[in-house]
Amino acid sequence: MSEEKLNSGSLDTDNLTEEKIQLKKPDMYRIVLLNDDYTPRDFVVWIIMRIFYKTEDESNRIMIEAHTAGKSTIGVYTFDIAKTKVSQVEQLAEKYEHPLKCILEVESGGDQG
Ligand code: TYC
Repeated sequence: MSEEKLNSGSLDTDNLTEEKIQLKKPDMYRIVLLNDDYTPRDFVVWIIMRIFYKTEDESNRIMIEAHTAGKSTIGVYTFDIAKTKVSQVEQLAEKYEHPLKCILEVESGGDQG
């Protein structure tokens, strides 16, 4: 909207609403890694590095947290990216015949913070 229109007193509120909707933050999704008794630790670390671009130290930390606490957050992403990453993990886990799983949890709705 032009400065001129903003200052003219003839503000078009329909357009204001539209702009507000366009600026809404996207819903975000947490990818949570689940522990199991069979997947080798090295494979878990390799997956985190390869799919999520984490350092080896960070990947190791996430793996150990899942191993000891049962689950660990890998990262927070928009829906499409999160779904793609989960599916990449599923494909590699299936290919190498490991039961490794990660799930999506809602981190924030669009009308929050
Ligand atoms: N618990 C597995 C083992 O002892 C290792 C592991 C860690 C598996 C984290 C999954 O998300 C996981 N081999």
